[in-house]
This record gives sequence, C-alpha cells and structure tokens, in this order.
Amino acid sequence: MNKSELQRLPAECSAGDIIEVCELDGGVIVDGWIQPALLTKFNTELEPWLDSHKGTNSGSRASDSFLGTQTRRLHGLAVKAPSFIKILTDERLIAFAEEVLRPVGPTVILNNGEVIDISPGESAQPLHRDDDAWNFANATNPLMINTIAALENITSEMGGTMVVPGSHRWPSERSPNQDEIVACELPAGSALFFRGDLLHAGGANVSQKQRRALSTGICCGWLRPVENSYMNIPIDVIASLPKRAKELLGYALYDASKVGGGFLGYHDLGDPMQIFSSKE
Ligand SMILES: O=C(O)CCC(=O)C(=O)O
Repeated sequence: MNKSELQRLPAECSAGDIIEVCELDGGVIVDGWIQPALLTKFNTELEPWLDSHKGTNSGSRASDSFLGTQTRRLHGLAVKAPSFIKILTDERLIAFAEEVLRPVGPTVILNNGEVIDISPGESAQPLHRDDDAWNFANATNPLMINTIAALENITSEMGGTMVVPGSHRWPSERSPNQDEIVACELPAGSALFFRGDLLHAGGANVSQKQRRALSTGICCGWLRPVENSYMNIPIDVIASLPKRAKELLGYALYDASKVGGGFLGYHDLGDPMQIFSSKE
C-alpha cells in the first residue's frame, strides 16, 4: 500500500466512522455505498442524457478548461435522473455534511449533484480544493463536503480521482510531491467521501473506457452553490419531492437566529417551504 493511500470502510459503516477518518486523512472510501439496484436504475435514467450531451460549452474558456473538454457533465439530476434524490438524502451523507459544516452554519444545502463522465483522452484536472470556490471567505473550517461515487468500476487509468491524503491540514501554498498523490480505484457503487479542504482532481483518462462518476457536494446553507438548482429543477418537480430534498435544494428559509445570525432566502418575506406545506 502506498504510504499515503486512503482508508477504506465497509458499506455498513456509520456516519461517525466516515467523520472520524475524514478528520484524520481528509477523505475516505466507502465501499458499496450505493446499492446495486439503485445504481442500475440511476445509470439507466442517465443514458439518454449522456447520449445527447452536446459537449463542454460553459461560455468561459477558463471554466471549460477546468471542467474538461473531453468530459460530459450533467446537473439538474432531480429532473433528469430522479433516483438521485435517494442518493442525495442518504442519512450518512447528510450526517457527515452536518457534522463537518456545523462550525460554519446551522443548516446545509446541495452544492452540486453532478455526473462526471470522463472520456478517453481527457487530461488530468489541476489539483484543487473545492472550498476555493469561496476563496474570499478565508475560511479555517471546510465550507463543503463532497462525494465521488463510481457509477461503473473506476481504475486509475480511467481517470480515478486523485487525492492528497492529509492535505486538508496543509498551508495553501504547499504542493504535494508525486508520491503523496494517490488515485482512487472505486468498484461500481463505492464512493470517495472528502472535505472541501482536501486537495484532489479528476485524473487523466488513458484507458479506452468512459469514467462515469457522480459528485454529490453539500455546502453550508448560506453559500451560493456551484449548481443553480433554482433554474435547473422546475418548481413542479420540486413540489413532488420529499421535504428533506426540498430543504437540501435550497427551499427552506435559512435561519441562524439561534446562533447570532440572520435569515436568508425568503420568498415574499416568508419561508418558501410554506408554499408546499398544503401538499406535504
Ligand atoms: O472527477 C473527479 O474525480 C473530480 C472532479 C473535480 O474535482 C471537479 O470537477 O472539481
């Protein structure tokens, strides 16, 4: 085992186990996190969307280069592949997010539900910390957590996520040596759980196969998320979702009044959840 390889936990591990190892190493692999039947359903729902994908065109050359021009990405999963809601509302995922993000806010929301399908020939992403999306915050606690789940078997040659275990404790200017970077090999259904302050990147795909993964990122409730779920998910779809999913998609009033903060996200000076309450 490479000296810096990440620990692996079994499918039946607890949120506490995930939290504990992530505190130590910055990330951990949970084998068999997504059950086979759910994985098959989700992959089937994704097929037509990946088949009709039009390529990377964000409108920004810098963004396209970061996202990868040989990578198909999908947002708006609650409408494109509704099984995503079951993955998103996994109790251990939410407990992990709530515990890691508790020092920076009382509630959490979805940062991104993103399929990342890396094609053969794609180059590696630059190593980065997800928290750097909000670099002006100069945060000393993670602002988000992320998961990269394998939707099919992922090897390092296919572009398995590269991570730098322990780098969540490093000063921002420290760069890793080559032997401190490890590629995550994930059997289908297994997932990498990590904190927003861990250095990581999508790997180069030097194989002949697609590397299909799902990133489910959760950030603290007062941040502007990477994914614009208000535009991606029509309101009638939101109305049909479980209460927890609505909250995670940003439809609950953010209330930090008990911890000296304020309120965010009013709809007509009310809690947006009220417009759904008659249907719950
Ligand atoms: O695809 C991966 O393994 C990681 C992707 C990532 O870190 C990103 O797109 O920011």
